[in-house]
Amino acid sequence: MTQPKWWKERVVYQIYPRSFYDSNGDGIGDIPGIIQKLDVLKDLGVGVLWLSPVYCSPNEDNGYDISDYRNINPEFGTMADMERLIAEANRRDIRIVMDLVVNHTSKEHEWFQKSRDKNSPYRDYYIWRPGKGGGKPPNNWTSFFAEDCWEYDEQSGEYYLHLFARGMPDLNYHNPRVVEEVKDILRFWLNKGVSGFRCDVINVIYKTSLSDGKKKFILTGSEHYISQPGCHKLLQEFRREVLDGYDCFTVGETVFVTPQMGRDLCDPERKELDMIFTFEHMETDQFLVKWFKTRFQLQKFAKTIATWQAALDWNANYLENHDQPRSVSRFGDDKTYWKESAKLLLTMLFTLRGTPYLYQGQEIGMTNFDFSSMDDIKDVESHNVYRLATKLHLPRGYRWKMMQRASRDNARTPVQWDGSKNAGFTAGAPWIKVNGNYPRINMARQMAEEDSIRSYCKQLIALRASDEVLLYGEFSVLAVTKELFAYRRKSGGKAYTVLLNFSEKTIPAEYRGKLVLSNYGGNAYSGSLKPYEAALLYNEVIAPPTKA
Ligand code: ISL
Ligand code: CA
Repeated sequence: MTQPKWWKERVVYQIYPRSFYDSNGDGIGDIPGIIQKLDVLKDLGVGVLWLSPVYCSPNEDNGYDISDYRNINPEFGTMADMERLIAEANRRDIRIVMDLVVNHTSKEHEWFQKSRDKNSPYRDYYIWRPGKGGGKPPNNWTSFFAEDCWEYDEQSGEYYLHLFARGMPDLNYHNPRVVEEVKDILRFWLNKGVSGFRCDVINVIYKTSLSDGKKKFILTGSEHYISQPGCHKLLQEFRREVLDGYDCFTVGETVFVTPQMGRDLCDPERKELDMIFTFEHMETDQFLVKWFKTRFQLQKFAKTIATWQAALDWNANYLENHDQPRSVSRFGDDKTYWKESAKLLLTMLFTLRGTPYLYQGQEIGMTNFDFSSMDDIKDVESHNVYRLATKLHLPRGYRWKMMQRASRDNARTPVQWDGSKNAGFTAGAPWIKVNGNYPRINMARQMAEEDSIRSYCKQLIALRASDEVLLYGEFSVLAVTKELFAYRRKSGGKAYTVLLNFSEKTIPAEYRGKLVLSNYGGNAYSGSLKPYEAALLYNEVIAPPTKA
């Protein structure tokens, strides 16, 4: 039986602070900017804010490289601002969740600087190894960011491991002192009043061995660190010794998990994580790696979603975040059916079983960037990949196509607040270009429009908030075709039938029920779906569908 919990009933809204709202005109979003927009978020109906990292950082990876876990990056404000944000959010019954990035730190973290000295007690905080001889690194592993994952350090004559960017050395979880440090960081923030953590790449933190990996197209070596028994043990320890003492939740960002690994990680009995972000549905439109996109195929996508709905008791549902292209550009149609398809995707997000995660700008249907060159792109991963693709002699036009489809900066353009200069994001020069479509796509306009994407989003959030069936009802698939994804949520004698037409054709979908919500409006369901139509039907008595 599923236990009711506040974090199952609320909607989480992810803020990428750099691009959210700039309060002081330096071109960078900040914490006072978030405070200024709290009423807008409350109005939307969100109950939790997850902040991408706001800690001190040299920004090699925009804050995912942390140099001090207990202080705020001055670009974003002060600790007093952060405390004010927590208080102001709580006053509105909104909880704050922090990003916990502890697979690695920044190389500028004091621990790492000390650890470069072989005799320092901090040496074992990181993973140092001598090279293999002949200038070869300690093993054949490859990194997530298209570079080598060992970096030679002149000072100590050894290499350190970094699964991500060069400036992000991995911590050594074989060292009990590192484990204690992480517990202290958790306590520090929980005592400040935060209500949980989104745990960055949490299933790779424990490296069982550093032996050579089986050669693979991507992530050679990953069999030595993905979801290892040592990782499960650590998660249980964090939970038992720290998290269980607070009213909080954790969502793990878990890479390359199978349904079995997922069940192990969030089994309520084992007490590790409360839910996980899985990636499989986000990989259904790609070939081997995200940079080689294939056509969006609903069947693959919907089947993957259905598999995970069945695999886990409670999912963390998402279609966007700061690492992924915009969903309307990717799974919908950001041109002719922009509004309809953005609403359709939101309908799915809020009617699947699990906690919905909405990413900033998604509620107004923000689209992928309209950049024209690599100079516009800021992301470290994109630049690494572009460099590698150049080395591999991929044609320039193709390289740019790769960026347009998959660069993380697609999601990192500033939130479009209104039709004024720079979309009202900043009074200065934005750190990254604003999408030129802001006069048409912006918050102010959509807050005023009754049938805007945001208004529809708000309706969905309100509907879900108090509805036992949408919150806790069972999920079952009714149909998956090339165009249609239909499923049912059911609890007791009540059910919803969710019909989603992911195509630009009008298609028959003969289901019965009282029309509760559709992105085309209306108050009765006709038995067919218009292009990108989403329909939510209510069924008092559950009859089998007239035709599947
Ligand atoms: O977006 C990706 C690269 O194609 C993913 O593989 C991503 O690196 C992975 O999901 C881990 O992401 C998280 O940790 C990274 C950070 O850069 C991402 O922003 C974060 O979400 C390292 O901390
Ligand atoms: Ca600012």
